[in-house]
Amino acid sequence: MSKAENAILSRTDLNKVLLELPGWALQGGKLHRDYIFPDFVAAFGFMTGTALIAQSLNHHPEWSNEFNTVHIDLSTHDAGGITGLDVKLADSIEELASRWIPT
Ligand code: H2B
Repeated sequence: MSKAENAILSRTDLNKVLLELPGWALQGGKLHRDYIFPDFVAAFGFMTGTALIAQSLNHHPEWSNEFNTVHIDLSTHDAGGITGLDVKLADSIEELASRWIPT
């Protein structure tokens, strides 16, 4: 892991990050987004793909699912805040989610 990835991001950095991540917000000191998928299978398919990415990054979301909705919170527990690794995971999650949500 690079130094940049495990350093806590400043509020200024986070404001820039949020401009690049439409739909994401700061909530309770975490990067937060809710996704609504067409149905449960799409939501769970998205979660399955995300689980594999999270494991490969050794960086894991806090999340919950109800039917077609997935609530996600990202932060780096080891660092006690939001780091570049959370942004990297959010970028991957966005890419994956777009494949499960019809345009
Ligand atoms: N995920 C998140 N979101 N934050 C962490 O600090 C973290 C993690 N640490 N996944 C990893 C696992 C660590 O606990 C293990 C031991 O590598």
